[in-house]
Amino acid sequence: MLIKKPSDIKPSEITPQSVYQRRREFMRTSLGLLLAGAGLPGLSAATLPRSGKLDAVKNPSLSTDETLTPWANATEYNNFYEFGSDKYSPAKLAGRLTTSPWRLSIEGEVARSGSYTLEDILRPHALEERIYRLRCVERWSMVVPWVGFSLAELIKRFEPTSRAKYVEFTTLYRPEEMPGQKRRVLDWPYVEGLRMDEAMHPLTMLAVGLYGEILPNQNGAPIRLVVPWKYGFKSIKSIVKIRFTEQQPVSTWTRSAPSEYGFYSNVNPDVDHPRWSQKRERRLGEFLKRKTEPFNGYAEQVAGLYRGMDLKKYY
Ligand SMILES: Nc1nc2c(c(=O)[nH]1)N[C@H]1C(S)=C(S)[C@@H](COP(=O)(O)O)O[C@H]1N2
Ligand SMILES: [Mo]
Repeated sequence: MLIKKPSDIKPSEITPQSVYQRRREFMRTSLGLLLAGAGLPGLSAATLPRSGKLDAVKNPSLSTDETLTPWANATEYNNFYEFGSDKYSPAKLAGRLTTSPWRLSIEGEVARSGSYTLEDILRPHALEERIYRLRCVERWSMVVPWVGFSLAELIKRFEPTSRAKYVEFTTLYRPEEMPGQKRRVLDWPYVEGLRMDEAMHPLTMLAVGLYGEILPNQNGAPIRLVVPWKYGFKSIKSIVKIRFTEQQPVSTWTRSAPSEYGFYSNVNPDVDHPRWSQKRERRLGEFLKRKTEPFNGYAEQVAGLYRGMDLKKYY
């Protein structure tokens, strides 16, 4: 075969891996600089860290003390249908996603609606590290140190009106970079929603990192939701829009299979998925299965949100 000299190689032939690495590098520096700079006036750019490390204060009161899922499991075994429906595709394909610049639009029943840069969105928020369990509806779970802040802080800042009863989130739609969107497996873009009190709960988190690092693209860079007492699909990735509504949003999974995925989707071992039991789960990296806990073990903190509701009906 013909071996090309570097000067003969067209940009279009550069391997995705190298593109991935360059983009990651750029992303790390831009978001890293921004986040490291937040709240540190006077610090010159030359002294800022150049790695993907995020400065975050540990929050033990909202954290579980269970053993962490290994980094490799959390970042190589993912659900991110925009990059394909098998668990290993996101880690292979998400590198091509451009996550900087990134804009987030705040819409609907809110005083300070508008289109904001990610920098504007993040600037006032101090980053915390919180170790949460997350349980996928497909019966695997993980324990991850997420870096981010409570969604409640952001919501208060943008001042929803009294008509805002729900919050709807939308993922980026960019089929050129998200090959899974070229197939109609789901109704793109991916949409999720929370009731206002769920969104305001201190456990509900907007995450920009995990394990002290900027979020890998496959985990939902540059910003994703983490709602630890609900099935994983509620924790929407790569968010570009947050809309406050009076009506309950229709989430993508509910639209695709309403009898399998309801709006609430609280982790509930007593409500089987129509095709499988939800009583047990496999923690990534472990062999033996574990018992699934109501509300994924967060009942003490969140059961009160659903008092009086029939959780078999509102699954
Ligand atoms: N936009 C988008 N967000 C998504 C998904 C997806 O396919 N697209 N998958 C969900 C599902 S089913 C799960 S279990 C979690 C997985 O998060 P992780 O890959 O960081 O573990 O992301 C959720 N967020
Ligand atoms: Mo999931």
